[in-house]
Amino acid sequence: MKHNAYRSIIIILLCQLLSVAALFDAKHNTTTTREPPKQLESSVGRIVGGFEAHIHQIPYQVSIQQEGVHRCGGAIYSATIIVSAAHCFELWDMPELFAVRAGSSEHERGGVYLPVRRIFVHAQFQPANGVGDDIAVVAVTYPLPFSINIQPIPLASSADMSDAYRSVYFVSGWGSLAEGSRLRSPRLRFVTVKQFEQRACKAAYSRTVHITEGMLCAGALGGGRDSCQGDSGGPLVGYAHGRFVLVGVVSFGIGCGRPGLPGIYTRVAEYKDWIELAAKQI
Ligand code: 4AZ
Repeated sequence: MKHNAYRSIIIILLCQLLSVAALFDAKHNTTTTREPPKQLESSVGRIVGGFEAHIHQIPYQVSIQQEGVHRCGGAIYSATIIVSAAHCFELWDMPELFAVRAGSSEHERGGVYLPVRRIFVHAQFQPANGVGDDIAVVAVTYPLPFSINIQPIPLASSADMSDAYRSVYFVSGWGSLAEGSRLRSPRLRFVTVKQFEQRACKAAYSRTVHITEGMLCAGALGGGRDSCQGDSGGPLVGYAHGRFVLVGVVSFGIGCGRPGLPGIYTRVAEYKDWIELAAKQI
């Protein structure tokens, strides 16, 4: 009996001690804080304000690897052809350095890993400027084994671009979690972005970049949702005429997720003929 009374008193004292400690914590904002740590907080504005995805949700996404390291994203056009950005392939004449990982949510492991056979970079792409005609087609050595995790995506046509749903897209990749960071996301992420009117895009970049008809801008008006370094070459996808289509290829931009500075994408519909021809010739 006496024993039990002591035990109750000790338990009550312990509870009081714990609640005092919790109060102290809350007041002094020490270890148990509900606010995200600074690093997470500043990740608003990277792929960029997005969410983690499983590859079966984005089965046309691939990682293009240079010497075994994730370099860029890409989109599956057919069993042997990937569409990506020209600026990913400074070493386009050394395809043996490149490989494609498909069918995995992680760029470092899983899925299939196929060597690249040949790289076709748009003839007008000027690496010195790094902008304009930023498109490439890559052939892999063996056909991709299509599955729930590995699927092609059709190219957007001009007609698709005038569809009512055209203005909301999503972009995906393993790119930076912070502007200026060299760290890549180990797992695939995606974010929705809105197309900017061409006029608004030209105005936004008037001081720095000449925005051409071959480019498309997308982002969020207030910033905070964008592609970033390492997402380059990856897919910008829209829903048109009842199916998903490849609308853009991640190309460049100033910073990531900055207000008023949307991401710049290669406008796939403008290069549809070029891609189809390159895919046949490669
Ligand atoms: C890059 O450096 C890059 N915010 C890609 C996309 C964007 C900016 C930079 C768009 O590869």
